[in-house]
Amino acid sequence: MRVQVGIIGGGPAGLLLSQILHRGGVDNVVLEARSRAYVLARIRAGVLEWGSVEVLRGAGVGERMDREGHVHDSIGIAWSGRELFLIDTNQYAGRPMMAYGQTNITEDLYAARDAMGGVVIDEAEDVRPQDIDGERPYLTYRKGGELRRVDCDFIAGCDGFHGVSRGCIPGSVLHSVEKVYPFGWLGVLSETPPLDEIIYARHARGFALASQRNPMLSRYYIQCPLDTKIEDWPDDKFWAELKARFPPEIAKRIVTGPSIEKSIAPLRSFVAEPMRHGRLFLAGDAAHIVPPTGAKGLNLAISDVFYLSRALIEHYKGKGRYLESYSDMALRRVWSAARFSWWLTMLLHRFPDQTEFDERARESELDYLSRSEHAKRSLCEQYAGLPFEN
Ligand code: FAS
Ligand code: PHB
Repeated sequence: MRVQVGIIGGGPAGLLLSQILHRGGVDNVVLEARSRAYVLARIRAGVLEWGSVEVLRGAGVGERMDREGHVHDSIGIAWSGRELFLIDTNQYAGRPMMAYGQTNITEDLYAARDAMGGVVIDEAEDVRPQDIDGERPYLTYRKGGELRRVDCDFIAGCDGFHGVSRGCIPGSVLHSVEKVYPFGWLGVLSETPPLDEIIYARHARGFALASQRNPMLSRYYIQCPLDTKIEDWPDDKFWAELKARFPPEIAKRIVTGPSIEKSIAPLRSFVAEPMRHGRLFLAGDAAHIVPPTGAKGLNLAISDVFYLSRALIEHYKGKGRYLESYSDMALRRVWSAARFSWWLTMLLHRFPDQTEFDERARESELDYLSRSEHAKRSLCEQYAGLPFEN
């Protein structure tokens, strides 16, 4: 097979890149290690920046999102049992957010790929980028025991944190930085009516978050120790702990019910630089991971794809400037989101080794945030997502 762009990974980054390139006249193929059913069974992100909404609409996959998604104007922050305060991102940043699950986005992208005759090869084993330093890179992989090859001009590594592509950049070139947090998030999905707003809670017992996927699908999280085992958290124990971390007037509004999904995600901040080496470009979790506190992971994957697809489409039109600037441009946004996600994680979680001073300083910062228009504006423009660079 020969294509202009070979894409490793059929998650949101890989599928969205494939869709935008195809619509832009750049032929491509996606090689995904898992089955479609496995990819679609993953429950992950749920909040989209408005810039992400516009990229998805522009890629022709906005119709169901606009029909089933929930536009949010504000996020709520409750702390130490104090009165909840709402921060209106529309008022302070001039744009809302959209609650629409990553699972739905992946379903919509697979459907769009099928409708356009896009080529997504799943259960592709042992995918390997080859000759990324040369003029004629290619991919090898196995399917049904047979070794296969894809010749291409460029390779996009959209294969997530545990993928193969980042490791193909020579150790003398690749530089990564990481911060691992001493806790994780225990998440539950339940077919119950959610709260109206997305509410973050900081409490002596630990962080909690109330979110949603649709009017009958709620998503909740509680901070948990890294050695937490799912089997130690039956539903009734989860609901009791979640409610204990919200102020009473919010806790009594939480509708409980059987969990249909329960999982634990560790929290880390990770950035690999550069996001390009030779003919290989990284996008999404393959290059960076942020703690989900700032709802940035999926949005960063979408912004990387916006920049990379624009660069590749312009290249084939004979205007190559965006390819040269891709890594630096993407990393400016990655570091902005990584810092914001780190800041909100440090502010809202309890740390095993925190001192009384740490506690009082965080309380004071939340107090300042609840009173200052400038502080709210700063939080909102970052939470709602900064504009893309031209
Ligand atoms: P993905 O990991 O989604 O996709 C990579 C794809 O590549 C996968 O399908 C994988 O099977 C495939 N692959 C891997 N290795 C391969 C190989 N060698 N060959 C071929 N294919 C290969 N973000 C938020 O904003 N909010 C959240 O609440 C949130 N919660 C999360 C919870 C969990 C448990 C995790 C792990 C992540 C969460 N994230 C969240 C972040 C998440 O949404 C990612 O940002 C998003 O999935 C990034 O998409 P991709 O870059 O496409 O990577
Ligand atoms: C979610 O809806 O899954 C969600 C919302 C906000 C976050 C993280 C996750 O910060």
